[in-house]
Amino acid sequence: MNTEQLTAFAREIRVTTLRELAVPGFGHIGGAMSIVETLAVLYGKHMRYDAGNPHWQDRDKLVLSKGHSGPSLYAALSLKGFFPADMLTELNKAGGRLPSHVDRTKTPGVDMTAGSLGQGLSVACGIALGDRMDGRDSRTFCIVGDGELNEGQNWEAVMFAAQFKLKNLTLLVDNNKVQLDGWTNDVMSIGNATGALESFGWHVLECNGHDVGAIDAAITKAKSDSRPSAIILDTVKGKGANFAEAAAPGNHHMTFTAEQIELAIREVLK
Ligand SMILES: Cc1ncc(C[n+]2csc(CCOP(=O)(O)OP(=O)(O)O)c2C)c(N)n1
Repeated sequence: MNTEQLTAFAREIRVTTLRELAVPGFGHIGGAMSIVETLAVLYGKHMRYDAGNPHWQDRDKLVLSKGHSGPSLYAALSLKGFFPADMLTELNKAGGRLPSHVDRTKTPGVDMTAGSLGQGLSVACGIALGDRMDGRDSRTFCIVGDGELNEGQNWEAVMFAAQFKLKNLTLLVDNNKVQLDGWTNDVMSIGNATGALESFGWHVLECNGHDVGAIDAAITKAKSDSRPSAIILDTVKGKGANFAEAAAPGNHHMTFTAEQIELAIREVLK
């Protein structure tokens, strides 16, 4: 996909996510909206996968460590044919295949179960190392939140990835500056995350997380570097859903009306 197509795909993911969330009328809208462009670039251009064979071993893998942001991942997966669109009505339903926190045993295309924050990067390191040991040229992407970086386990994984020279690993930090109960700087600042990652030997890039061209360029650079790479994405929690953006920092998990969703979709499509 070229930049124009990626922009259109991102819009499609955003609208599909909003329609999906409208069914239960509640959900993790904030962190789902902030990763839409990242998902568009991953599934629209950079990731290698076969939607008809989600367990294909040579695929690239995505660990959505901030597992509460499933709604936009589900939208991207369904738009790419991993499962039919009518399954999106199962979001947040007890016993459904689209749980509130991603689960690899329930949803085709989900590569890791998540929900307890801070664990995904460690798993991503294991996947990346395993692929290399088995001679596969697959790449592993891992999306974490800025609030999630408060979890110390991330920093063990950062050291591990550098030590084992996991150049097939790309960390994507959704730096939307908000976590569950407030602004990250008020709860526990992540300081200079770029400097911290660089000090451990990582290749670090920063870009506007809502600019598909910038994300595409950053991932392209990450792929050609000989170190594990991190991309710090400057994002807005709730991006594109006007009522959710306006509610920051109280937009982690919200209830909303069908009318609010319809108005938001109209804004996205303007
Ligand atoms: C280990 C653990 N501690 C606490 C929580 C509760 N929790 C769920 S989401 C969240 C905030 C996450 O913030 P961030 O990573 O910035 O996510 P985003 O803003 O992108 O949604 C917290 C504290 C959890 N899921 N796991």
